[in-house]
Amino acid sequence: MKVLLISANTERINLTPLPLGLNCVAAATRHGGHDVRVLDLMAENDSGLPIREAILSFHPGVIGISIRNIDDQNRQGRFLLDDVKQVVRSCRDLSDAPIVLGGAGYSIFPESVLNYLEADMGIQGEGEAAFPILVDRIERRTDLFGIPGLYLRGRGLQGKRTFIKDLDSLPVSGTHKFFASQDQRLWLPFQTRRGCPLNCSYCSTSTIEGLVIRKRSPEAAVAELAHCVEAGFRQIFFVDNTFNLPPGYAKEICRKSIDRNLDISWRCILYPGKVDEKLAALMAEAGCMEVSLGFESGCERILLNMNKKFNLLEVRRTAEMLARHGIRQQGFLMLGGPGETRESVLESLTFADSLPLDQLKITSGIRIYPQTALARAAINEGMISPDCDLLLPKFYLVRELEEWLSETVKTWIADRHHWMT
Ligand code: B12
Ligand code: SF4
Repeated sequence: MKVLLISANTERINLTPLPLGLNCVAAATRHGGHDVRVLDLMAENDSGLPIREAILSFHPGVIGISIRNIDDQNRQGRFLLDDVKQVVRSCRDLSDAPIVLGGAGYSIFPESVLNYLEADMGIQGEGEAAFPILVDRIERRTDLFGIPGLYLRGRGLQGKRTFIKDLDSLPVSGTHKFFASQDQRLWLPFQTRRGCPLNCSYCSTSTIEGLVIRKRSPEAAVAELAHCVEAGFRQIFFVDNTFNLPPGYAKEICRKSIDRNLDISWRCILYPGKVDEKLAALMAEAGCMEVSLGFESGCERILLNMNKKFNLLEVRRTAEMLARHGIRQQGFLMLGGPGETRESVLESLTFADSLPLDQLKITSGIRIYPQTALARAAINEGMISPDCDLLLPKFYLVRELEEWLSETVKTWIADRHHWMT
């Protein structure tokens, strides 16, 4: 069957992400024997024309749309789904093919996004296993019931969601070939594992990737990385939620990259605990030039509230180790969550100021995601109603702090050029 896959993200905030997830789905669907065309709207100035061209020349039997961002996670920020609504409408106007949604943003709000965008169906979580099954069934016109993670608009979940246990069993996504025509100065997204068991109070990852870490074999992952380097990519972004979990695996990835003498510069997201001198040294030797270090608070009590499993001493040790090994670090503070007071905010700012950070990003108010401890706290405190679907962004911010926090953060940032909101 002919399948058109569209990456709807056109957002360049922070970095221009290449549509890695959609590429994985495309590879699996081709492997399933289907004829797949991919359209990345990031590369287009106007989404209408390329969609029209693709649909009228290709005549897809199924259209899949990948949804990465819902909003920019900023309290004074932007809601990003309305542009996607236009994409869905354009497809609908030109084709009778069923429209299937997927992607990280979709997976957090499977029913609400379906309703909001008026698409036909969506797959929560990984698309590689479920999407080819769906395409087969649509082609054979058989019942869609039982497909894992499939939602039909107005009819809910059709099959219990499952997680791919053996990531090495997936058809190799051929990242380097797929992105061959892209500007090689972009940060190439690269994934070595999925899932995070840490369950921080505000985090949506469990709805996207699940709570169990599943890893590619270091050999297979680094072999694919080597192909990317041969294809000319030198800047890699490891998109794993926490590069250093488990630490032994992270070391293995670094060692294998060093053994292959890969000439790369890379960035990753690091959990502030579970970093030792050996890991920091291996990361530096393997080409790590910058990490995102989301310690989020400089107050032990708030770290506990957030269900963080590290303490301030570990954060300091990690930051100092990274600095010693010449790895740049962007710290993150998330202020205003449950239990926050003026004192804890000042503790956090003072703590962040004492770390050898190259940048600090401060967020005031925490985006509330469904099925999180933060959402439950917000409901209990009457901040949101129990039936609020949270698709239109809501933020947890201790009310009494609102004005003071904004002024205080402004004052601290004014004297520190490497701090930002
Ligand atoms: C790494 C990452 C980043 C990196 C990106 C680096 C890079 N080079 O790509 C950085 C740090 C730069 C970043 C920035 C931002 N990010 Co970010 N990021 C992530 C993270 C951790 C992983 C994304 C990823 O690449 N996954 C790997 C790929 C393989 O998975 P995938 O895309 O989800 O695809 C799979 C499935 O979703 C599915 N699938 C995908 N497409 C399709 C299509 C169909 C039809 C089907 C059936 C299935 C399907 O199958 C795929 C394979 O299994 C996610 C959280 C998460 N765990 O997903 C947040 C996440 C996507 N980011 C988020 C946000 C908000 C942002 C920012 C807006 C933050 C900011 N204010 O700066 C920016 C936006 C960047 C941009 N311009 O778009 C949110 C989005 C939700 C929301 N509220 O909108 C997420 C979900 C985190 C969260 N808070 O929950 N991000
Ligand atoms: S460590 Fe990161 S990905 Fe894991 S639960 Fe916490 S915030 Fe989410």
